[in-house]
Amino acid sequence: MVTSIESQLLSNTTELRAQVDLIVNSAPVADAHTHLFPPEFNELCLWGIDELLTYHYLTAEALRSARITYERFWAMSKTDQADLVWKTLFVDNTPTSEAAQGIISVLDVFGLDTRAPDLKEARAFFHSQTIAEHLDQVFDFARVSGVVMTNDPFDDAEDQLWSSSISVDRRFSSSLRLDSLINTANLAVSTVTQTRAFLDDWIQRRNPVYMALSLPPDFSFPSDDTRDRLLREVILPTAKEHRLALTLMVGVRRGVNPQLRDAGDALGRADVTAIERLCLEYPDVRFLVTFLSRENQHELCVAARKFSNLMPFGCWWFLNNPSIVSEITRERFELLGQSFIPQHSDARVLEQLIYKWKHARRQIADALYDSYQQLLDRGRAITPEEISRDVNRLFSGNFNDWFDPR
Ligand code: FIX
Ligand code: ZN
Repeated sequence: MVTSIESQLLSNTTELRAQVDLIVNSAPVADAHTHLFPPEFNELCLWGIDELLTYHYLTAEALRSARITYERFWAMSKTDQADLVWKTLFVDNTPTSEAAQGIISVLDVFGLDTRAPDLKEARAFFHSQTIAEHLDQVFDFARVSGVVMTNDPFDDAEDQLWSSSISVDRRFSSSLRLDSLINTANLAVSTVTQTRAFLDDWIQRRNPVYMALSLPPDFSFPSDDTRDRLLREVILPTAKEHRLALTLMVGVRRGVNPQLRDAGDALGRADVTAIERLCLEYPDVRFLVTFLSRENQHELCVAARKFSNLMPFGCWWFLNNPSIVSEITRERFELLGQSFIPQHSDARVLEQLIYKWKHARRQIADALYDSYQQLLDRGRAITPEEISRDVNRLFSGNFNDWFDPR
């Protein structure tokens, strides 16, 4: 007998593909990690073509091909740098890299010439926008419901803005980034008490969704060093007390080429067992973890199978390329079902939300479709309602459960 549920079963592959694309492309996404700021943060809120083209992913690429020294490049104005990046990567060469294709996706969404010889038209367009309307439009195009900022409690510029009691756009949530704290060399007992009080106060006033830390490839736990003490005596007790998740981003080697400035960081394979030990020793802390090295991805999935307080998230930075996102997303579906957060944008410039999510949705849709197709081959068809349930869990459900369990 055919029931109403069975009548919705997608047993035709063309229909299945169409439904997956429709649902993945229209589902709102909660962006778990960005470097964006709302317009209230004035010059910290980056947007427009010059910011897009001087993104560090692109300056690294342009400086490989342009015949210019680092010194001369950094001495140029932002406008001149953007012109040089455009000419080098988009006019003299074909923009095949992921970051360059991102610019093409953004220009295309706004109906701008993707083959323009210069930036006149693009600059005129962005100058004609008012930030409030533009922001709404970008969130709308990207179908992003909200973003998590990266807030450094020791940054003076940020601190001044927070203290001026601005009311922050509700789509922007804060996160407490502790890299500057962990880089402090010494830790006296008085510092432990003071630092905990400082963090308590910051958390009370800014209501962050998590605390976060980026870590080098040699991160180990336990370990006989200051970082271990900070984790045990300051960060983990604070996480417990405020019931805040701890986000760990592991595998970055900072300043490998300092002359490239923000673009000078690289990566290294890290030790996933350090995360396993953290999860084991602190079962009541929720850890949101991403690794920068492709070689760590499978181990992270296996670790997540062992610990329900471990949530893998995103394809971070150098991993955010279609071929690698595809591989990682597929292995996560195979090992973790839907219990992970497939991507975050890491956007620094507002309009990057458009391309980062457009490109990510494409890979996620392809991987999901293949999973459902395999299920169909093995004898189980899926319904549109089930696809929506899965996609909502991946795009916002896991995020909400993880960060707002209260
Ligand atoms: O540490 C981080 O949060 C990194 O994402 C950044 O430092 C990095 O510069 C970046 O923007 C990568 O996408
Ligand atoms: Zn980041």
